[in-house]
Amino acid sequence: MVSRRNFLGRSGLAAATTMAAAGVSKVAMAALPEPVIQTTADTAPPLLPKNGRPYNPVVTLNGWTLPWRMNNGVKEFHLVAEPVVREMTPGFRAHLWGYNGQSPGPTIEVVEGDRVRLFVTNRLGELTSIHWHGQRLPNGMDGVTGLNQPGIPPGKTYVYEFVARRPGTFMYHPHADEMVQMAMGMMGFWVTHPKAKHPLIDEVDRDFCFLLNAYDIDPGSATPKIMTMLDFNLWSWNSRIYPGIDPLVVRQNDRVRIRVGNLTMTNHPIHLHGHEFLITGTDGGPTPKTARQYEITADIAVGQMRQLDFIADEPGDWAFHCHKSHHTMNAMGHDVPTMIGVDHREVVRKITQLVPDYMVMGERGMKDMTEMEMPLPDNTAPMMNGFGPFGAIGMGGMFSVLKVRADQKRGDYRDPGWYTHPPGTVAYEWTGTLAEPARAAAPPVAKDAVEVTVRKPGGGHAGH
Ligand SMILES: [Cu+2]
Repeated sequence: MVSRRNFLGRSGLAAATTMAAAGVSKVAMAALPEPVIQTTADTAPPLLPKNGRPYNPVVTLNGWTLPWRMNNGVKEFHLVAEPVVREMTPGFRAHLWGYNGQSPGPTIEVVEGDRVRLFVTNRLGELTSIHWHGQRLPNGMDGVTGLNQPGIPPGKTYVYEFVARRPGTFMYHPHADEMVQMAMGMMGFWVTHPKAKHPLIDEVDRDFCFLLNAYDIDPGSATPKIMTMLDFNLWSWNSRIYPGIDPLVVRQNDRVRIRVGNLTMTNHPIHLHGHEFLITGTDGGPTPKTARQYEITADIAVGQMRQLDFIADEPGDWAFHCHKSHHTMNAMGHDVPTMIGVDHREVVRKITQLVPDYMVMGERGMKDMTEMEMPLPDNTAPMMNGFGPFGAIGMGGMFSVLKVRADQKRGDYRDPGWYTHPPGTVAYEWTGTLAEPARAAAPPVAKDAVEVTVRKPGGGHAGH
């Protein structure tokens, strides 16, 4: 994390940001808290509060919390809306819009009852505003352009001020050209911690948060297609796609909270392996205890927040992902016919006479794609390329791993590597004799049935 002053002159982005900064006058900047800019997509350690009332800070997955300045008892933050370059996964950078150098913007963390003053500087080429999703606040601070305030013109700074009246899980996003601005990645998380012990908000050891977002970026390009309504090709958490999403590292028996907000155009059933969680809160606030039920999947609708609490008592590497299977894939075309079981040999022979490098895809399913080192256009995320201790994981997109370890030190968020399974606890190959398995009676095979031969792409039989 660097301040704007340090940032200028030592980054490739410096020239662009200097030009943009020229739009804000020196006098105006002098009264503003120095904007803090993040330049990496790493998960920052939780930001312990230096002043104000204490709380246990959150960990923003592949993100960070915005530092503040105390000014006569008011917590002052400075958000800068601007174009950013976001590394969505190693090898793939997207040209997005965000706040303070990143998309999503930094997490804002405050305490119930805090008076908050947020300076918002617009370094985009068009009007913007910020809506503080879920907050109780004066109507004129609600951020809907045209309804509650004029849009913030390019180069100008507006001030929002209100008291964080209720504790919980919130977010912020523009209400100005919002279809474009959210499709470009403008959003951020907001957590208001309770000011005292709260009967419905348990203390936890690990408190993670991230936003669900989605982009449509053609392979080989870097800018989202903002007119896309439903057919996105990158399903991300905090504008990162697996394997670019950091694991959620916890100690065995930690009380864990995961806060998730959805600013995509569809719902996401977020699914955790190995544990059951309680939904302890929504954007409406803490959920009454009598209304909580154990779940392993939380469907998070558009515009919703969900707060999931559980005890991480099962050691291991547990998958944690959106259960819509297309949402655990990275950029790909979806206009592909199903080829499972189709014998292409004759047509391939003809095509390769014209296109020598032609490759058959999907005869056995698409998993082969994770093993083939296919040449991709520059700046393209592989469709799915996470590798685990047993080979290709075969997922991308909205996927990560909850790593529960008995020997992780308190406060240590470093990736401990892959789980070492105790002997005899991994699924294994059966090599003894097998009885004929029971199966439903099949209808007799028709005389004119097509015999299907399954082959591995690139030639050779798969031996089925
Ligand atoms: Cu999803």
